[in-house]
Amino acid sequence: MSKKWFVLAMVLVMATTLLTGCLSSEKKPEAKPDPAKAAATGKKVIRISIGLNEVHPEYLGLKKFKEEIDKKLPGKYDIQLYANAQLGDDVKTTEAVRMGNLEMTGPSSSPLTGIVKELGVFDLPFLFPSTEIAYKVMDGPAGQQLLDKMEEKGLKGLAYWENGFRHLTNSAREVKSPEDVKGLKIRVMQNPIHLATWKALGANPTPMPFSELFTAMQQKTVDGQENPIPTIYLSKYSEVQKFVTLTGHVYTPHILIIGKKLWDSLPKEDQKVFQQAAYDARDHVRKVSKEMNDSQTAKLKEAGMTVTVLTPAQLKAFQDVVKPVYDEYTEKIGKSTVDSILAEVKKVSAK
Ligand code: KDG
Repeated sequence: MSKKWFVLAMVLVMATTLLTGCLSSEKKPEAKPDPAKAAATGKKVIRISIGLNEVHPEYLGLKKFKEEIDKKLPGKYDIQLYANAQLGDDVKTTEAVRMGNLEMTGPSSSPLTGIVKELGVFDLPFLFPSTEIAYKVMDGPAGQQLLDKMEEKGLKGLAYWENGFRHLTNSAREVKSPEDVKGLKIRVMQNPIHLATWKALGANPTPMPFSELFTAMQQKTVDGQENPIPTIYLSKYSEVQKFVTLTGHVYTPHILIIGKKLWDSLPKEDQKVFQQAAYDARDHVRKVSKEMNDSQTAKLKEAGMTVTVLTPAQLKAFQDVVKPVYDEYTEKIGKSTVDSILAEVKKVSAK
């Protein structure tokens, strides 16, 4: 073979090798999962998404929940925790759980009233006089009935965790009376009763997902917001808010939710472990949340905020102004639900 033909042949061989090599890399089938490896890790992935950050009591509760599942059902579930609304805000993640595109979430009850209107009872202002009474009512038969109503909507509510009593913050002025609220642009959760309550107080309320709130306050799109102390402190609202008034106008629960279809697919024994883990983590969240409430109010002062404690007469002025919200929303929530919760509050308060 002459030298010229030899070189040509070599070029052809190299070109063919390169070409088939490229093709083969382009056409190489996806590496099939190694059956042995898949079996080894064959855990069921359970993703849980919340809107708050990793130092908030709710996330600490998720860690406790995960710990208990890992301990009692070793190797069965890969519980993955997502904070800061990484997988969406309360409304989005709840819809995703309903559709089976996400396994679990822990929203406030308030944005869920579009799915289960009766949950709106928790948004009635000044419903619960204390956390102890809130716990007894939520953890009792009347609270359980509300969780049961979620099931026909594709959601299994496992337990009420503590978000807490909500307080007003703002960047404009100290608030001691409804008069001081007039005209303030206040972010509220996506819930008609919260909207009505702040309208009754003379504010200019704006519904907004939680993950957009800090930026809105930073850019002064809103003057203020209302959330429990741990959220105010741990989300560093003192950086963008000057005043906090301890209104305690609503006690909001978070609800730990799992998709109903997924729940029904779990073995009964596993359901028992999940349910107990939800209760144990609930109790942990409540304990941590109380400790934080007690310690962090002072820390907000140290951070430069003006903390206003209302006198009984000042608090009554707020309570009187928002009373019509009960009349406006009792029928919309469901009179039987409102009556049964109010009866429970009266009963446990009397003990
Ligand atoms: O994870 C829950 C939060 O997203 C939210 O519910 C917190 O109370 C809250 C709010 O104001 O949106």
